[in-house]
Amino acid sequence: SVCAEAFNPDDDEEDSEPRVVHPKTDEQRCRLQEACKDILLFKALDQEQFSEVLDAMFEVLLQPQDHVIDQGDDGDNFYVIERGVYDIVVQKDGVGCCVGQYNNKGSFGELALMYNTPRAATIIAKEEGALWGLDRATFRRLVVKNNAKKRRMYECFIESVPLLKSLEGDKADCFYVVESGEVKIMMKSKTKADRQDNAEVEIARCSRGQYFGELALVTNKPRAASAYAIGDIKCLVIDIQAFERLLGPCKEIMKRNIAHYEEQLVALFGSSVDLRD
Ligand code: 1OR
Repeated sequence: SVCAEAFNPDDDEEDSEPRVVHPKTDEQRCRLQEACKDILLFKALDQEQFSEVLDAMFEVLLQPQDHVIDQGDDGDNFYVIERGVYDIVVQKDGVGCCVGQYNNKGSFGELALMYNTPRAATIIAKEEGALWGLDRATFRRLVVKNNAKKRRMYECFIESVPLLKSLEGDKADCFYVVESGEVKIMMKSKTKADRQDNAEVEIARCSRGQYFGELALVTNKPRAASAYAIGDIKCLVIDIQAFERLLGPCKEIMKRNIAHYEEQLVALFGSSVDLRD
C-alpha cells in the first residue's frame, strides 16, 4: 500500500528554490494547456500557481521502447501525456508484468515525488510519443502542497462517508462521491430496447456522501446508467488508476451493494438483465 512516511507537504524546505521556467512557443503552450486541462492533481491549483506549473514544464519526446521511468529509481519528474501509448510494467517475483496502459492521456510519476519512495512501476513508450515533464521541486512546492491543503479540507468529509471510512485512512475512467447537490441516476431498460416507450427512468438519487460510477469499474463493463446533475453539484472524483490502486479492498463491499441494485432493477423493470449483460 502507499506509505506516507516521508510525506511532509508543510515543510517549507523547498520554498527557497528558484522558480523554474522553460520558455515555450505559443504553439507549445497551447498543446501543453490542452494536455493538462483534465489532470486531477492540477485541480487544486489557483490560476497563478497553474501558470507557474505550466512555465516549469518541459517537452519530452519518446521513441518506441524508450523507458520514461524505471521501477526502483529515485523520482525526478512528474509526467503529463500529450500523446502516445505507454505500458505500465511492475516486477512480480522477478518478472516484469504489464499491469496497465496509458493511451494518449493522463499522467504518471507522482507517487515517488509525493511519498519520497522509489518508482513503483516502469513506464515504457509503445510508439513515438510526447510528454510534458515537471521537475520534482516544483511539483512538491506547488502541486503536492496544494493537494495536501485540499486533502486536509476533505478529510473530515471522507470520514463521514461510510464506505471510505472502512479504509481507515491507510489505504484510500472515474468514481464519484457527491460533496454537495443531488445527482439523478437514470437508465433505459435493455429488455425494452426496441420499444418506443423505452424512456430513461430514474433509478436512484445520490446526495452528499453517496457515491456512483463504481459499477463499471468493478465489473469492467460499460457504464450501466447515466448520471445527471440536478442543479449545481460538486463531486470528488477518483480516476481509475487510483481506484484500482487504493479502493481495491473496497471492491467486495461495493459488490455487495451492487446486489441491491439488482433488486431495485427487478422492481423497476421486472428483470435485472440490464445490469448483468
Ligand atoms: P511512480 O512515481 O512510482 C511509476 O512512478 C508510476 O507509475 C507511478 O508513480 C504511478 O504514477 C504509475 N502501481 C504503481 N504505480 C502505478 C500503477 C500501479 N499504475 C500506474 N502507476 N498499479 C496499477 C494500477 C492500475 C498497481 C500494480 C500492482
